[in-house]
Amino acid sequence: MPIPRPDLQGDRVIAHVDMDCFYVQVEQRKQPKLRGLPTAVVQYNDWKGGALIAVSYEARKFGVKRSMRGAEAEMVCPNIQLVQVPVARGKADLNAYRSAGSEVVSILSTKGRCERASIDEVYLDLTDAAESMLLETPPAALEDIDEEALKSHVLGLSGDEDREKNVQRWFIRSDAIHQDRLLACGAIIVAHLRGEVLKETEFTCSAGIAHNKMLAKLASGMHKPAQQTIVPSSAVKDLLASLPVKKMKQLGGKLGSSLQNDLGVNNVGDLLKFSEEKLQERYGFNTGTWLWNIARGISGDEVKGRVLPKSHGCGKTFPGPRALKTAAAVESWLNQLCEELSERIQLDMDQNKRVAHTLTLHARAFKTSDVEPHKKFPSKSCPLRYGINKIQEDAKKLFDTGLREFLGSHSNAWRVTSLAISAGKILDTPRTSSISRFFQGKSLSSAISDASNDDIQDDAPSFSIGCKENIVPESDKDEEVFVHGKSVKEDDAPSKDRKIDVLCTQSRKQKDKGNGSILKFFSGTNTSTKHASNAPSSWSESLKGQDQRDHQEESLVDGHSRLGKISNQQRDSSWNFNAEDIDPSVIDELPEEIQREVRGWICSSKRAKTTKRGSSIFHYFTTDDNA
Ligand code: DCP
Repeated sequence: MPIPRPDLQGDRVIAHVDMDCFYVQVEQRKQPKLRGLPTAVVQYNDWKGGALIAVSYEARKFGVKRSMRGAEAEMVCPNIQLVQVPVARGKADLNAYRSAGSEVVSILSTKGRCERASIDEVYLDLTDAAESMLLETPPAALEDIDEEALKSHVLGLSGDEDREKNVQRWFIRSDAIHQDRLLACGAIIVAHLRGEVLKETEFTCSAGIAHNKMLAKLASGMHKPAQQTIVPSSAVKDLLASLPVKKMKQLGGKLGSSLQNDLGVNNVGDLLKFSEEKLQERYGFNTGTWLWNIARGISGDEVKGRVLPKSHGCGKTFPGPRALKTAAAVESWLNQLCEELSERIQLDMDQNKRVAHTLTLHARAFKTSDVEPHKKFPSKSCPLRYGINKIQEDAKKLFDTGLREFLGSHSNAWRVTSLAISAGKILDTPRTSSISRFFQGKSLSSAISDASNDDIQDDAPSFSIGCKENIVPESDKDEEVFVHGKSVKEDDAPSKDRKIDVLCTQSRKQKDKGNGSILKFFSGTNTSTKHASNAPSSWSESLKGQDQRDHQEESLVDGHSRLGKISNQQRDSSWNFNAEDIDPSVIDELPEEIQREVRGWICSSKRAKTTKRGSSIFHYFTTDDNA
């Protein structure tokens, strides 16, 4: 469900950078003889020449499209070079594309906060860099403006003739408003970064530069390949007036269809006709406000500062006659997918010190008879336990549970047409601190692998896997799963599984509050998290009540809720401590109000060598119910 975030700082400079025909470029770098030739990357499944998953711009001129199969592409473009995606474990191996994406990210992330949005696209917050440039070397003071920047498309700038001259004038205009000046600086920075990417990696990319993520993303696809587009605020109204709703992030699904069918809204700008109240009445408070905002180009979404994927996923489709018919066939494929997933999460843990907490299985299936033809195979999740065997075992259980539910009372024969598993809720491992030792008393990874797998839960039901290999739908939810390089995300329809929504929201809220390891630690204890963020002085209460709430929340699909769970026994044995035992660095990670209190308490404790009973921080650390 879209969440409205009003943009309080309209003068941010945000870029969205998207690689051009990415997999093709990676293959062309491997085989330079393919450069300049019409080329497409095809899926492993070679039926009718394999499904095209990336098409070069030379091939697009002949009408070759991603929806085609190799044989069809050869008909419209006889010279097309078809390159098969690398293969491992009987399925596409995307490692080469992933690491090529990482090469690009490492260059783009040098100028500001960088969020890796998928295998080949990133958002950059260049506000600080643009502001510094405006102060130190504004475009008007530059002898020469970067040639690539002058090739920018500036929306709303009239006249195709002498475009470059017009753009140059726009860059150095003396009567420009501050916001436009910042965008001009941003565009120069982006042009420079794109040049660096080309020099270092041989890849071209396209970019959009605007005041928010939504507009930057819309702009990056407007002029491709190897070009950039700037969206001054004065151009936003016209841009949205002619933008079909379905092209807008989060309006590709049911919400977009409802706007078209129920309200007659075809272009985003048509939404301007409706008051915020009317939209709220029709779509609920949040979605209504979000729609009202986007009609005006308002979006406060932040660039999240994340260069690593939020989740790992791998999948395989079994179209037509390849559909899996037996439990043994499913198990064999699941085992291979789990092997890959296990390798990737292990690597993530080793390289980035990150731990995944949730294992999710998605599948597509049908029954051989016509009973309930529209019933979907439910996605299922459970806490993730590290180790290939454990993951395989859990994935199998998830599948079995999903299948039972899918079949219901009908004992029909079934076919599985796609399988995917993903590891989500990836968090940094808390730094070892005295406080986390107090709380946890055992290593994180052993806790993870100990988590019981009795907690199989419905996952958000609307996850879907494309019916062709490697073809997965684009969508826009925060929580994303990279399956075949593209993120598979939830549809924009409100999820039926409110429990998951609540957890996701909680974890997002928690993230908003800071990334300190201690906060992450608390985010593991669902109930105390709420208290921690809202009412520090009642933390002791939240700890006291934890046991009852643990009972209710155990059923929630959240691996780390189990990790952070503090048993009475652990607490009792851990709570006797001295002020000297607290690592001073962890105090910085506590909420500000608590920091002040802790520092004061430590000072007084050191002075008097006695604890000050009755303070909220004392309640926070103590387990003595009578304290
Ligand atoms: N991809 C995939 N399956 C899809 C869509 C894409 O495997 N259904 C892979 C191949 C693409 C890469 O992801 O090269 C990036 O996808 P994009 O949608 O960004 O498309 P391209 O980069 O290929 O082309 P464009 O220049 O239009 O962005």
